[in-house]
Amino acid sequence: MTPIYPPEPFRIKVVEPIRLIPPEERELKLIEAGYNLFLMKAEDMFIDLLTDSGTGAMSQEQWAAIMRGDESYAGARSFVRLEAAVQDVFGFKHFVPTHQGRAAENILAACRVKPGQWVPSNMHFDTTDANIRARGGRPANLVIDEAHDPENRHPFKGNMDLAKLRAFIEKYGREQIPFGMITVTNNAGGGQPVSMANIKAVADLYHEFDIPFFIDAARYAENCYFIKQREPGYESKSVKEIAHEMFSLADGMTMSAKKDAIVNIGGLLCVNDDALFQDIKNELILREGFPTYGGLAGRDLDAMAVGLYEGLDEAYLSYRLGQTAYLAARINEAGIQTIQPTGGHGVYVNAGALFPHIPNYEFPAQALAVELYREGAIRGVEIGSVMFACLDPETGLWHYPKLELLRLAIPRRTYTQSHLDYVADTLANIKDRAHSVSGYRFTYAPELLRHFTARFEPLALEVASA
Ligand code: P61
Repeated sequence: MTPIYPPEPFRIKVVEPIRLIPPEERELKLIEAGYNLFLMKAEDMFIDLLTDSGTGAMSQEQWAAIMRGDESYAGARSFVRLEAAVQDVFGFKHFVPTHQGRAAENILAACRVKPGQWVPSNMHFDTTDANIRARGGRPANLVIDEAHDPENRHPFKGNMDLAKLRAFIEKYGREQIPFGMITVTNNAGGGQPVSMANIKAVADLYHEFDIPFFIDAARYAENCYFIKQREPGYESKSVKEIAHEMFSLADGMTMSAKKDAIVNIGGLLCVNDDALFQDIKNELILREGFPTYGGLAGRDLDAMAVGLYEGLDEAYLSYRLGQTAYLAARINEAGIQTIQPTGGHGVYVNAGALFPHIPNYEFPAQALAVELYREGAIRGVEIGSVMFACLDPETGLWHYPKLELLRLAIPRRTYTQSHLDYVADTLANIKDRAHSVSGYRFTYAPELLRHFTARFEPLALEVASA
C-alpha cells in the first residue's frame, strides 16, 4: 500500500517556472550532449533529480541571514555565527569552512594520505574515492554484504562489516591506514543509514589500532532520524542529541553542507587534533582561502549557520523521508525494483533488473537515465558502471560494481507530490517498452570521475542483446 504523502511543513512564497519541452527537441538535446545528462542544460529539464546537493530551497530565515552576511576577509561576524552553530551541532574542537565537501576531502587527503596507503570506509562516495586516489592512496569499501542485495530489508544497510574491517586493519597495519572513515548515510549504497551501535563499534575498532576516525557527514541528519525511527533506545532522543552522540565518537568529519545543511554551496572540515588542524589551515590557505571563510562568501556562512538547524528539524525530516518513501512505493507499484528499504535522499532504481538484456559493460543504468529523459524530461544520475567501474592496477582487470542503479535524488523542499507522481508514471511507461531499450558505449571517457564529461553512443539493439 502506498504510504500517505506527508503534507509539506511549509508553504510556497517564491516560484521558479519549469517547462516541458517536446519529445523531438529532447531527442536532439540528447544527441548534442553525447547522451550524458551532466552535459545538458537545466532549462531542458522538467523534473531535475540529478542530485539533492545544493539544489534545495532555502528558507525565508536563510535568505534573511544572507542579508546579514559580513564579507570581511578575516574574522567576519558570519564566521563567528557559523562557528557557534558548528560547535553546537557537532562539538569538534576545530573547524574550517570549505567551498564544498570535496574541498574538505581534498585538504584532509593532502594532509594525511601518502602513496600506497589505504583508507577504509563503509562505501566512499566518488569524490572521496577520487581524492584519496589523487594522493596515491587506495580507498576500500567494507560495507556489510546485505548492502549489495537490493531486496534485503536490513534496517541499517549502510553498516560497516566489522569482521572485514578488523581483518583489513590486521592485514595492512596502522602505518598503512592514515585514517578510517564511514559515510552517513551511505550514498553510493542507496542512501542507507548506519546504526549508532555500528558507528560505535567502528570507532572502537579504529581506536584500538590508534587510527583516527572521520565521518563523512553529508547526510548526517537524515541518518540520525533513521536511528531515531529504527534503533531501540533512541525513540525518545532528539535528532540533535543523537547527532551529538554520533560525532562524540569521531576524531573529525568532512561534510558537504549542500545536503543536510540545505545550502546551495558550502562544506565543513572538523577535527580535534591540534597538529592536524595546523596542517589543514595551511593547506586551506593555499587552496581555498583564509580559515575564517574557506572559499565561501560571508553570506554563504550565514546561510549555513541557519540551515544546520533547519536540517535537524524533526517535522522537516519526517516529511523528507516520507516523501522519498512515497516515490519509491509508487515506483514499486508499477513493478519496478528499487533498493529496499528506501534510503533518505533518493530512490535508487535497479536498472540492471529492469534491463536484464543489457550487460554491465553496456551501462544499463545509463540507458535508463537516457530513457527517463526521453520519455519525461526527467534527469536522474547513473550510479553503476559508468561512475564506479575501475581498472584494478594490480590485476589489470576491470572491476564492476555489484549493482547498476539509477538514482532519483530528491532536492530538499523543492518538488511536490504531483511532481513525484509524474516521475513514477513516466518510469511505468518505460517499463512497458523495456525490452526495446539498448545499451551504450563510450565515445570519450576521462580516467577519473568520468561520468561528468564522458560521451556515449547507443548500441544497436541486436548488438546489445547478442
Ligand atoms: C550527490 F554525480 N554528493 O550525491 P560536494 N560525500 C558524499 C556525497 O554525497 C558528496 C560528497 C561527499 C553529490 C554531489 C555529486 O559524481 C558526483 O559538496 C556522501 O559535492 O563536493 C556529494 O560533496 C561531495 C554528484 C558529487 C555527482 C559527485 O549528488
